[in-house]
Amino acid sequence: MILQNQIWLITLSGMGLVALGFLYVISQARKPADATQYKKAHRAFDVLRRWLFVALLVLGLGITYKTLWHFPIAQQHASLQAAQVVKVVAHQWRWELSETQIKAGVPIEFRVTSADVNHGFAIYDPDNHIVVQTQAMPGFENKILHTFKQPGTYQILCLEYCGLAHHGMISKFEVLASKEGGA
Ligand SMILES: [Cu+2]
Repeated sequence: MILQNQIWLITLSGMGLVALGFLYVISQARKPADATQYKKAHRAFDVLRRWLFVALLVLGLGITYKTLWHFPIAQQHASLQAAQVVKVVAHQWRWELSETQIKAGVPIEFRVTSADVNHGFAIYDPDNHIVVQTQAMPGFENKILHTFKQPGTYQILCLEYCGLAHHGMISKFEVLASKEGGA
């Protein structure tokens, strides 16, 4: 049997069950109410409802927790334990990097600040796709933690209009393939 027919059959069975439930309620509707019976059923239903609530709550929390994405922003006030730290200072209109050779496969911490106005620090991979970004702000140090998987030449572009030569604020760095066993 093809999947569509199976689903059709399951749907029909479900509708049949609902219809049977309705028929039962209709057939019972004319009977005089039995107070004790009613209380018992009500209590049982109450218990069932509570359990159902707890089960749904646990299920909901479980699904929410399991499908949570990794929080994309690095901790800003704690040590990030990165293999390499790159200090970035933005200037009108250039990027100053403490390192231009970065290892692939290990977490790299970027500490980004600005010497003058606000800039947008954005890293683009060799295919010109944006990888990570943060603000470069005078008086603040914003941290990014990133592990580069693909070796190659990466570009840094400014994403915040910062004056006349904003468009020319482009720098490059190399991501080098990590040696076996780590170095
Ligand atoms: Cu800019």
